[in-house]
Amino acid sequence: MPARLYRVPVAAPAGVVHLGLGAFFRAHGAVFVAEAMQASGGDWGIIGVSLQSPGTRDKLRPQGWAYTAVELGPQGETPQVVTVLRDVLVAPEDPQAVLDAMAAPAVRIVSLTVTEKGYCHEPSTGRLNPDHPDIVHDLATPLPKSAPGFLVRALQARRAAGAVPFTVLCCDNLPENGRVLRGVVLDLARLIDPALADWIAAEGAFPCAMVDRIVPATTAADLDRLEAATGLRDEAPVMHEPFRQWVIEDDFVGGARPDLAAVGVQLVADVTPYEHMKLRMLNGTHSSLAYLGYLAGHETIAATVADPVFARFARRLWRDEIIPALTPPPGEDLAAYAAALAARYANPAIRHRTWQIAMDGSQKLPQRILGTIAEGRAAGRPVPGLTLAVAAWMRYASGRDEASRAIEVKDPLAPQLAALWRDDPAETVAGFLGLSQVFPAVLREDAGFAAELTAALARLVREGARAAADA
Ligand code: CS2
Repeated sequence: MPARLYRVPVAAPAGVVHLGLGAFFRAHGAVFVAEAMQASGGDWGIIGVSLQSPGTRDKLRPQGWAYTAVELGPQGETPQVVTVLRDVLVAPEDPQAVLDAMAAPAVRIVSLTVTEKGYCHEPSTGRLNPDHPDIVHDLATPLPKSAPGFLVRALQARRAAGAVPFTVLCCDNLPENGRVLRGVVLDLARLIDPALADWIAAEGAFPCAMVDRIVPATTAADLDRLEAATGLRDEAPVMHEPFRQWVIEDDFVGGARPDLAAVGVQLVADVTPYEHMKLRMLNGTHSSLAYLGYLAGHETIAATVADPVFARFARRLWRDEIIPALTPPPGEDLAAYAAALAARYANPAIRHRTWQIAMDGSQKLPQRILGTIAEGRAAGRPVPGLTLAVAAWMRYASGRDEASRAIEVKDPLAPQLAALWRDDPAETVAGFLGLSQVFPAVLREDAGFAAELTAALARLVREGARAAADA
């Protein structure tokens, strides 16, 4: 039996509670916070919260909450043990313990990676969906289930105790993520107690942030390889690419935050240009390649872009359709950013499955692809590649691949999407364009877009994804 990775848990108080303790945060935000504490000190240890299952907690507890973050470079793997976690709570087991942790005065930041669907909002409008089952639950009882519910109830407890609010730091790939989350929290707070909503609006802070690091799901083979390399068994390592970027609007309650600037985090006045660049250039092409690549039989993004047809397709998307709609952030060269993305995608050490990225398309498409399409069409600029990507999403969501094999579609709207598929592409397109929670009104009412999407879908069905992308 190999020795197990083990650290004596650190007893110092936590300064951060993180909701949604998935691999991405453990490979990105947690590493930055750990390094900021090493650089400049401060009690910024993190209490992680799993909103769904106990799996991560159960694996990390015997390790004293330590885990390995493994950098997957083209030249080899570099492990780093991360010891910034102080505890892990499982919300469904004990929601009150989560609220108590969030209400502790030492906690000054609550960060979140709960995925797009975790905000219980309408992706096309960014507003709270009051009919979401978890929100209905959270309005009826003080022990919440949803991330917005935890934020509102914990802020309510802080207000009652006369404490300042915590800064809410959204780390999900939503457009204007801080502002959207602020709106969702205020919508929910107002339904519970309008005075609470006013207090949060006046005293709270919800900085927008752009986060970036490619973190494929950890596999059993990764665990064994790491053990062979280090001689220690870690049941919950995370795997990540060398690149990382975090751009945060410098708006924290009382200015309280770790010294993130010391470790390369960009603290700026306006995140929007960075966020548009990243969501549209990275996530937009990631999703496009995920649907088309999956349909063409490619398991990973690296395999997809190793096919010259798809490498060319991605380059055309950047050059002709995405970059022309963007304002570059200060000091960024978008053509160089695109070239760097192409190299990141091609990294063969990153086995990022097309299936993983294809998940939750109904929540991802608006900010990744549909905004660029709408702006391109308004400016009279053709967007055939992104239109084909939307058609590929529709085909994927039908639940059948090009050989009629079943696809395991993961999406909160999965059954609804599958039911929209028809033999006639025009009818399929008409059905999908009826999804007001996905498509903005300008595209739903754009007959030219419907016609082009229909032609793209017909071509995709007739010729297959690879030939359709090889225009
Ligand atoms: C990916 C992202 O799974 C996905 O949808 O596009 O997780 C992507 O890898 C990250 O945003 C990179 O920063």
